[in-house]
Amino acid sequence: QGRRQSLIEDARKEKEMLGSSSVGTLENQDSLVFEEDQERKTTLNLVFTFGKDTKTGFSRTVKIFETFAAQIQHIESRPARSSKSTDDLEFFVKCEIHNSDISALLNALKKVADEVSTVKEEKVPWFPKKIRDLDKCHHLISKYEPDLDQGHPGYTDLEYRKRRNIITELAFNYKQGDPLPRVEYTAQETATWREVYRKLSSLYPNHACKQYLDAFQQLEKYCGYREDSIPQLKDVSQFLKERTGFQLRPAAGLLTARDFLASLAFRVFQSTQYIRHHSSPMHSPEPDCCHELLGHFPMLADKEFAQFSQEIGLASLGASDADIEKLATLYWFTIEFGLCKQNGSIKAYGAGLLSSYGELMYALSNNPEYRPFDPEMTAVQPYQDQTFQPIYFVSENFDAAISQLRQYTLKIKRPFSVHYDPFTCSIEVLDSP
Ligand code: NLE
Ligand code: FE
Repeated sequence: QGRRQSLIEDARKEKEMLGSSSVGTLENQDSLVFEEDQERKTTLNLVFTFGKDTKTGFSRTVKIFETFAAQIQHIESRPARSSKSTDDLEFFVKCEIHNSDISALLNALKKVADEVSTVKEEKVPWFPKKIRDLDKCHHLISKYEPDLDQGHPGYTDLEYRKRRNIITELAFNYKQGDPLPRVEYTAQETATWREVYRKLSSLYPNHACKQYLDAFQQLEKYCGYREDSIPQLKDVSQFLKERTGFQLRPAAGLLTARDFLASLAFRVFQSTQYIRHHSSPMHSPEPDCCHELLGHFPMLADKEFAQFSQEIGLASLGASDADIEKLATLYWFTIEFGLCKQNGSIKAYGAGLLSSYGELMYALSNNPEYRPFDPEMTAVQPYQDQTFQPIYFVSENFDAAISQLRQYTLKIKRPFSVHYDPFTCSIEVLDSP
């Protein structure tokens, strides 16, 4: 105890000399919050080296850990990274210590070791490992909802709001593996669909990329895509599963980027099932079944695109908030609003364009600004989601967009790597060496 006190004294003197009073925490016990803080323990990761005398140096540090009652959880010696000679060792110690003792411990260690550094414990955000875990990936962004947003075209239409709630309820109650719920759409809903379908399918031949047109034809032929009935998620899911292994799951609305991207890692696409308000068929700021059925699903029937979608999902698992933000921005400007060159003209491959005849015509008019697609730049471009985009990114061709995106996602740094096992539909996590 005496030794400990003197180490603390030393540390305090040193701090005072440096003109800082933060080590004097023991005297400062006047606030409740502060006392509680003193109770808390922190896990500390330390790396240190010794000059010549590693043996005695190390035994001294062990005493210091004892002195501060620091509980050592892991200890290892390894070739020093900072040194050229492989004979030099560094020590890595993971210990648990009272918050109030941290700075004193560090100062005491600095007296016997050459270099002491603390390594931040990186907290990896939770992510789904089994396909069933997707039941937990349902966090919504409450934006542009008819119940909350006065600007929503359905805000004053109580009938519409009631209907929306019935359909979103199906999504809230859904568990992975359940059969996909069928919705009997009303005559008014089908009329909205008809209008959207008619207008868009007249624009596709000139405005949609080739991959989209091929898939759309297949959906018309094999999956009941036609103007007088809204296709059911169950049927499309089965169709996609056979083509590219993608399956659908009902979503109650706009999901957080982290949850939405995570589901793609399992080749699961979270899809809304309600339809936009009949008063604004040409555009909706929120996803709806027109957006999913006409924007996303045809692209998910393309093998290359499906493969890439899963990769972006895998890249998002456990990624930092900053990386998720960038991935979501890239997703926005490509999968939602991407344009690409094909046979000398510009075509749409983004789902947000292919489901909105208002924006599809606007995007391919002379009004918006075009920029060449470059993932590094595009990932940090601010965007709004309320109305038509002022800027679109154009890729040299569809395959180039996918391979550029892929290269970008491969560069995202994580302290582990992930692998998807298609037999068990689960993610294997491997620590990076
Ligand atoms: N603006 C799109 C549409 O009207 O279909 C929906 C975009 C959802 C992100
Ligand atoms: Fe979308």
